[in-house]
Amino acid sequence: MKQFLSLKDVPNLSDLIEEAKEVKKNPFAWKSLGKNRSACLLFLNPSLRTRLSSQRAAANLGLEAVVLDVNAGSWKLEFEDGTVMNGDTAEHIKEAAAVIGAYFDVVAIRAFATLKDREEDYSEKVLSAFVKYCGVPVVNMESSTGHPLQAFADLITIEEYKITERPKVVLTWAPHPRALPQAVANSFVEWMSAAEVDLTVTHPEGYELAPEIMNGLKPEYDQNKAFEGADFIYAKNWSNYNDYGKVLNTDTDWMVSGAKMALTNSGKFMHCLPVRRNVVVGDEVLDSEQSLVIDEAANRIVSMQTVLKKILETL
Ligand code: AN0
Ligand code: CP
Repeated sequence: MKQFLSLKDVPNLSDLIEEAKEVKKNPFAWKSLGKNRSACLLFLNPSLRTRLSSQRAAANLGLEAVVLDVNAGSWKLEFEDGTVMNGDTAEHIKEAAAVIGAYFDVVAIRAFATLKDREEDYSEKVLSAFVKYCGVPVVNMESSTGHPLQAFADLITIEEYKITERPKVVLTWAPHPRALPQAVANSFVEWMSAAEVDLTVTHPEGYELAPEIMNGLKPEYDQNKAFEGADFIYAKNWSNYNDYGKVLNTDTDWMVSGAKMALTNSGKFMHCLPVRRNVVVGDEVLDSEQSLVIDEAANRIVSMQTVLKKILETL
């Protein structure tokens, strides 16, 4: 694997899942693969899981990982070409990315959507600039349109807990006070559409995801109907794609409650975390046996380790 920006970089999804299972069974079997190699983990936004699981994954492969919080400890970056840099940006991405590429064998980046300019976000301006100028393999740790390491960990978790060959998986929109990106939902839809599951997406009218993400899949606007017979409920808020970045609906009825979960086929509850209790999901669900949120977070080590392993094998 030359890079991991999205599902498009995965040549064969079932092979990748098998490889993840091997990695999970035997995490230290490739301890020498990262010898004398190093990865830079660049964060333009906060993180708990991605930051820590990536460092654990690198350690398991004997790969040195260095974390840089771009906004806290580095220069403010300029991404526009031809700018007269007499404002608050101190360094251009052309130099910054090239320097990082000169120091490291792999660069992993977190850069959320701005939620201000849809075209700019969906062009993956920041991620693409790093790919263009750093000259080494890039890993997406949540970009403006996708969070593939999360979707990969979620798929591993579903594989572990499914009790039928082709489980019914439901992605449900849930309320949130702040405007959040579509990245997690986008990747979840992409990965589940390629996996051996039956995917249903439910959200309030007007919250349609990008047509290229849904790829012909029609949303079910009735959340209760969507939950019927579900094996997995995956909750996530996203802000509006059409009226870009806006929070148009705060209907608390969309929260995943115990009563909603009772409509499912003894379904499991999933969320990428961090989650706002009693806004996105009720305590009674999150604290129940049905919740897989810690399993998902634990599998973030597995997804990152599998991706880093595939990349190191090509170096
Ligand atoms: C982020 C998001 O929704 O994209 C990160 C999730 C992994 N969530 C928040 O900002 C709460
Ligand atoms: N799920 C996830 O990516 O969490 P963090 O934002 O804490 O990394």
